[in-house]
Amino acid sequence: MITLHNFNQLSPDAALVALQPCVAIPNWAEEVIRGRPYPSREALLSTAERLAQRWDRAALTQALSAHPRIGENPPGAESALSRQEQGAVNNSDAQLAAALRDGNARYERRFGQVFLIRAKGRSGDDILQALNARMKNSDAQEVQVALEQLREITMLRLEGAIGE
Ligand code: 2AL
Repeated sequence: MITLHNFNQLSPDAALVALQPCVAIPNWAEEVIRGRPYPSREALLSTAERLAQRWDRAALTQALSAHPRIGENPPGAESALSRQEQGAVNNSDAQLAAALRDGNARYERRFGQVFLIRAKGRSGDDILQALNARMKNSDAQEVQVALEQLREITMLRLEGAIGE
């Protein structure tokens, strides 16, 4: 975690490194950085959120490259945040783990991309229920739902990356 003051002072390259774990959409990070200096953390968060409202399907596809499947729990430093967020499904019981694997596969066949959900604060059962409900969405609806989840994940990560 770095302070807002610190974030305001970083070189553009170093600021990009600071934002990199939040979401794999470099254009968003560059725009957030261009908005510096921010007078308050609230100002930073509200600009970041407003810029995230512009994301479209292409941005979603770009971001998904950095989000492991729910329940996959991959090793490696770049997945550390995902592992924390998915705490409720790490080491989940075998039945839930199998249901999530099956759900992920059905979702990917239906929508052609990884099922994305803000996992922090959700149990494995909540996640499975949400997946099944979202299977009924149209393609266009589902892009919007997934983008909202991506915004939530990104904002939680940004709140964790930059403090007062
Ligand atoms: C994730 C992830 O990495 N963090 C989170 O909240 N959800 N992945 C996913 N496929 O939904």
